[in-house]
Amino acid sequence: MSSFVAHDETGFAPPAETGEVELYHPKTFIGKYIWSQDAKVIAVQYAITAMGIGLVALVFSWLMRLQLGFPGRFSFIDPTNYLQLVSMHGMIMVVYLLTALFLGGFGNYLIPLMVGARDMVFPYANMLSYWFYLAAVVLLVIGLFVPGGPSGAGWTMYPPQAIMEGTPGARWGIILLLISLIVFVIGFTMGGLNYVVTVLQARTRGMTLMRMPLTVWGIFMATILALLAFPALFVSAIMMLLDQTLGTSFFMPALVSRGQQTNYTGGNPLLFQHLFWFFGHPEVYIVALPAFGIVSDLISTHARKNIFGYRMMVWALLAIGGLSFVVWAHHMFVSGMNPYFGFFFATTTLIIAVPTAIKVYNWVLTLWRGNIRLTVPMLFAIAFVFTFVNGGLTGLFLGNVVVDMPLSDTMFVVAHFHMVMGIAPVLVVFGAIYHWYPKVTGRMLDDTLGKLHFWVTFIGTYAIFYPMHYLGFMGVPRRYYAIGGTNFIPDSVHLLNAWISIAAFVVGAVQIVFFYNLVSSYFRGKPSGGNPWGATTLEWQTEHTPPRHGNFGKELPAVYRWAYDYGVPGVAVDYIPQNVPPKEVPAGAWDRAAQPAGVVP
Ligand code: HEM
Ligand SMILES: [Cu+2]
Repeated sequence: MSSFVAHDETGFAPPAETGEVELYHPKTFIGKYIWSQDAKVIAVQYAITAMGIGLVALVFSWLMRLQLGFPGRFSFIDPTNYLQLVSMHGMIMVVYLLTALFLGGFGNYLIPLMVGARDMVFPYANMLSYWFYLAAVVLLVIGLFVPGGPSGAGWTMYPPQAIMEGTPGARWGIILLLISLIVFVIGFTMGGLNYVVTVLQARTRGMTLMRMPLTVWGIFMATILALLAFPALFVSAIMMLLDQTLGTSFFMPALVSRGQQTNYTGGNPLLFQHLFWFFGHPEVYIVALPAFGIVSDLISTHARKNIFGYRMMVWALLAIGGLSFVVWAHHMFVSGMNPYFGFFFATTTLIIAVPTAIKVYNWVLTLWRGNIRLTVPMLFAIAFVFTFVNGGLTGLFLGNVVVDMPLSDTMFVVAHFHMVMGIAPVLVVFGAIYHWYPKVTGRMLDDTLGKLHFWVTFIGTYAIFYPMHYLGFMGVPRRYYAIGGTNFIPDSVHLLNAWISIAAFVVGAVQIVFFYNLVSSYFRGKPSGGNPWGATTLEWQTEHTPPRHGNFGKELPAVYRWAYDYGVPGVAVDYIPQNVPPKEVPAGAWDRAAQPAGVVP
């Protein structure tokens, strides 16, 4: 493993963590909280912005559910703005909420603290990253109000439809959305380079890669995926923008529109689908891998047990990350592809089940005979495992070409991806917020409100998305404003649609409890102390809570062990933090780090 050892005693001097290099020190309020270069502040900026725009997407889902549950009752929703709601809801949830929150939010807060660095290695670029992200969000919001409204072409934005007259928002809507995405990618790249380089270069003494908490591994791998996948979105956004504004024909074939021959010739719409899904599939894992990492740490901490199969977990993350680049065309089985091509993509897709199953087994085995504490973060973590498995199982259906064909573009797909990449990661976001809020604010979130939030969200999302599978089997198509007047749709479908909508309102409403908890606990929450969960990782060992500028005190912590020394026999507090040297471990305790090589994880 020596090749994994990042630094020896002499050979490292990454700028963000040495005493000699003057850190950027904010002197004014603006320098501290607005144009901040402190990753922790940037993290909070990212998180607040992402949750704010996420709330908009949630409201959009309510409006859609109003129409689907009670068709025709709410006349302000018409077929045009239904499509616009679908598109904006999907795009915001996937990119502007989840990607930004996991990487910009959790990544910024946790990476430097967990690897024992003073900050990200390029703080200035990190600051710019947030402001580009904010600009992207602002552009997106402006796009809601331009003439013609936002794009209604789905979050997938397939051309020719997306930019052809007749589609909602085919001019200014799509233009603003594309520019917003381009700005998002630029902003993300500046942040992403920080996350990767900080993990590779700024780990403290003793923090070998194979001692990093899985949270860091998950975010690190997701960032690498994003750095490789977003360029595909970036170039296709630029090309589509040119097609729309200058009349180039990257994606636009010769077309007749409304009886008129258009000026487009020779472009290839399928090229867009390939580029989009070359980004779009890894995007699922950009959201899932941080969730995998975080959940591993939540489970281990709150079950007071070392994570089962740490190395396997790391290699599974790497395998899933790698494989996620060779499965993209499973989104295109109905595009008329060559059957051999479909066979290839079905096979690679199903192979992902192997490393994924390994992770699930390891979570379950970590829980097995653990000293499980059903704290709110733990409840969310367990709920994630359930929900992810559920969504994963329907993925096996959709990954097979012949099964996918009839299910494609039905509500079954909507149910599948909400389970696997909508609800599952959101459950982790909640768990993570309950877990790290005390470090960010110095106060605990209210436990009773937290449990209420958990149970209503968990049961409620099943009430929403479970019946949706059935709608899909019945042939209810996705992105349809109304399904009335079709005789193959049984009455049960309408009943279920009303039920789903009511559940969606309840789940949405309970999020208000969550936001109330976030705000009120900030002022009135129980003081948490530095390490309320008894966790081993470095962010819980800081001198101050919340950690100050520079994260740690005068000296950076040195690391002697992995992150999972929980339930240690013979220590009073049942865990040993990563920065405790073997000689300080109480006599009589069994210390993994003091065992001969081979026993040491
Ligand atoms: C309780 C919460 C949610 C509800 C009630 C909800 C509801 C809906 C509805 C009704 C649709 C449109 C279905 C159609 O007509 O095709 C939809 C689409 C979608 N949702 Fe959600 N959603 C929720 C949360 C999420 C989350 C957290 C994500 C994050 C990944 C997400 C991602 C998407 C995507 C990507 C689409 C597809 C958009 C498209 O077809 O272009 N949703 N959602
Ligand atoms: Cu995919």
